[in-house]
Amino acid sequence: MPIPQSVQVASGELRISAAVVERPAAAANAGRSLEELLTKLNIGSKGAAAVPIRLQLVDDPALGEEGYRLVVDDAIHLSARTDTGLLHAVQSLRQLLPARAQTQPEYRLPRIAIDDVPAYRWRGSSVDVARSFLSIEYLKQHIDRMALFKLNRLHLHLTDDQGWRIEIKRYPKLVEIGGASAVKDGRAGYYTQAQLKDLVAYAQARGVTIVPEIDMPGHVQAALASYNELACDDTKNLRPYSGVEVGFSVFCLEKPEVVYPFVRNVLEEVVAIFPSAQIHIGGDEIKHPLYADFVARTAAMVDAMGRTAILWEEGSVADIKPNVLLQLWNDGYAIEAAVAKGHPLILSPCSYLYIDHGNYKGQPGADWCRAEGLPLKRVYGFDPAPFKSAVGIEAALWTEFVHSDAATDDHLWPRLAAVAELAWSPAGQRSYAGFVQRMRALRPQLDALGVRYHPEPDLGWADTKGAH
Ligand code: TNX
Repeated sequence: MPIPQSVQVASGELRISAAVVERPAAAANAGRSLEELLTKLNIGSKGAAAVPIRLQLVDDPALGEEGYRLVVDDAIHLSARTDTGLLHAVQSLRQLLPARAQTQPEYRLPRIAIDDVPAYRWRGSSVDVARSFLSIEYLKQHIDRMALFKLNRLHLHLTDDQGWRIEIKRYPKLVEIGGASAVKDGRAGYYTQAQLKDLVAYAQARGVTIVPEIDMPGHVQAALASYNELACDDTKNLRPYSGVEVGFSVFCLEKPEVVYPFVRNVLEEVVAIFPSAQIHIGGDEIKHPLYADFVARTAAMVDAMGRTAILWEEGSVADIKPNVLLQLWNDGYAIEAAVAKGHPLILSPCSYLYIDHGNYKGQPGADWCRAEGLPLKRVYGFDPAPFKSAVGIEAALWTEFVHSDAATDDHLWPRLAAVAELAWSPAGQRSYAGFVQRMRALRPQLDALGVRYHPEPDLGWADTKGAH
């Protein structure tokens, strides 16, 4: 899970109770991940019957940056061009083994040959930590869970009207004031730069890139409440905001001498924390005569810092370089002209991938995009094929109405598994029936990770046999 490009099963099985790992120095992350797996399953290295597990870096262009090959015969062979590819191979091996250790380990593996490459290079989960905060511990857990499904982009929506969550050393009030608010009944808080750097390293070691978003020039009430000079002089309300309305706050674009130095200074600190080649600068839900000008200038700033900007779809009206990525979120948005200009797309159409919406019709929370909610089958049914310039897909969890770790789990899982399969697996291999069958088998893995997933009836999870 997600289903590989090709799987061949031979007859017979390999029994494994002890293993000896051979790996090149350059496969450090995959090596560590494998050692953790073996330790967790109580598989030591002692004994004459120790099975060789060979990690190998091979120069096979067909494997791309993230593809891998996993063969189980009398030994276990993992090969890829990169450490990241090998990390994915370890995850596939993990899924072939039980989720929990036996006291006297003797596990059986099918003799199998898997050849696998992702359909898309961008397989994302976006979480809104601005409306309601998530702890670093939760985000680390989330990265582990993403990695199990070969998801590779964690997009953090770090700023919005209700909160500013990233420490910016030049502007300490952003977190002192902006970090202290949240949406009604949500959680406040912020991340220090040291915490974020540690999180980036944690994610990198697991094949996940963290993509930061500083949402501008709208969705900035927390910034305005922290530094009033960023607002126009006639702005009436500069207090922290805890409502759920959107589209009311904006930087004072008529004061470029105030706004652009601020934007530049913030972005400089952001790029120093996050090595991601792409930096999200928002650009959603704001109408302003100087909007397009702001977007063009800010995207150019990111470019001059050696990174590529990502903008929500509305940014397509600005005069921006064709390499700027656009994130599509309204299903029917007229994106064709931008595609014709060459912009790559990240696909997040709300009626399939806005998983702040319910797992079922009537689940309390967001329903503005699709009143029926987004059941698992609906998410799985998204077809990215018509979007020829898509680099990948990303599910968005907004948190106006999702305020606890349990509620976050419930919205993310199992739907993110469907997203992972859409993003990784070739269309010809996908079927909802097969997905359902494989997810059922994977339930113990989610239980072992402590995931408080939605008890999805399609998966037979509406019983109480899981861990929660
Ligand atoms: C739209 S998506 C928004 C968010 C909200 C979300 C709620 C986007 C670019 N803007 O600000 O949180 O809907 O579903």
